[in-house]
Amino acid sequence: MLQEISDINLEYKNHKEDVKRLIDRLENEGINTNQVLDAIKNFQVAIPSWALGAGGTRFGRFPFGGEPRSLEEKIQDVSILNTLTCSANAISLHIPWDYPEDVDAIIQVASLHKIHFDAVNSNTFQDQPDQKYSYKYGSLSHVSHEVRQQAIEHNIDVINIGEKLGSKSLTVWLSDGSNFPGQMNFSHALQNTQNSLEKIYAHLPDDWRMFIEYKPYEPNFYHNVIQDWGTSYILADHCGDKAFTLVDLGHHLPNTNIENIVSTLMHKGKLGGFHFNDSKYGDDDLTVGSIKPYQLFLIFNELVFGQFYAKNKCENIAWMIDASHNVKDPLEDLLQSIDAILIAYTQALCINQKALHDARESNDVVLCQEILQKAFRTDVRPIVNEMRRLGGGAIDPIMTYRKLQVRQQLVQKRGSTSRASGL
Ligand code: PSV
Ligand code: MN
Repeated sequence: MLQEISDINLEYKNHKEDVKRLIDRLENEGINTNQVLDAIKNFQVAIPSWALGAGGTRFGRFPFGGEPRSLEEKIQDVSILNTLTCSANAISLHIPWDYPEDVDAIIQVASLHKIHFDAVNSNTFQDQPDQKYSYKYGSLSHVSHEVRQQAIEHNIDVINIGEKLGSKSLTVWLSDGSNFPGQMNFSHALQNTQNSLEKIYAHLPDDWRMFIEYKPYEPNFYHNVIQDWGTSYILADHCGDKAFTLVDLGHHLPNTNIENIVSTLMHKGKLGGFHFNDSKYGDDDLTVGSIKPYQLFLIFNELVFGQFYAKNKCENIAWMIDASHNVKDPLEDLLQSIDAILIAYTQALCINQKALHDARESNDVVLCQEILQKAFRTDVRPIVNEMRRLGGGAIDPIMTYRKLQVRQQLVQKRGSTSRASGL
């Protein structure tokens, strides 16, 4: 595949010129473009195992031909994304959707494709066929000790599986909450959740981290136990230094200032993980950057500041895409998401931080906005394309994917009715 990609890259006759023009311009503006290239080369975003098949809604699902039939095939799909983009060298598993029956074989496939295992996700929002107690009325927050214990043990199992695979983090997202006023005692539910998380945390290996994801509503429509970043922060702070908050972009009420939340969490050293997606109304899980690219850029502005310029630098954030769709080819959808992330990151790296600092210090509001929007309005795609070309990837991943007829080959191999596990 690498040779074919490199041959297709030669068709982009203007690429070199575009890169040179952009680099000259940015250097003239005081941006160190080698640093930018280095930073985006090192940026790797994990692919969720559940986004590789067609997504669905509660109204139905329209399968896509060539969907991966096993965890091995999911890893192969991530490898295709990584070969094209050089930015997706990890997979995030959801247990038990992706229960690795033969751990050694899975590790072998992953290392063959140079794919790592990112955070493992537990699932106590669905009942499994062999499960003793139901999660219908909650899991870690449940009124019954037995149900809570079962959910705690599931999380410990997930840590154990993750350890065998070489994961270094556990993501806990709870659907616990209530649909009607009076159904649940908020305070008891929160206390139960805290006690349960404490027990899971006690099983975390020393070099592991636990991410606590929040969400304001859904599947419960009246109250969610871990409804917002503040609640997640309280729980993470209570558990200890290895527990962090995870921000999923779709888990906010409309018009929430997410970049402010990101900044606050970084300031406190508690931003652990990130789920990228985009949304118009709720948790729509749309392709990253498809609806609000300026918001994504503003979030990256805070991330860049927190990672490179803040006094207490916030490092080692776990990046993951959490988007899936039911009308696009899932791999094309993910290629678009990866590209949008890299573009927003590069634009944020092109903000003149020194000039922005000075403008803020003199309360020059107009200049602050000019500096930000100048970076946002810069077409940085040639640099992103060049990073990929230098790494052996595609200048234009989507068009290369189409020219190589990847989907057609997958359909041929896996059939037109194959179905990936997941929601
Ligand atoms: C919940 O909406 C969520 O964002 C969590 O990360 C889950 O693990 C994932 O989506 C499952 O679809
Ligand atoms: Mn998520």
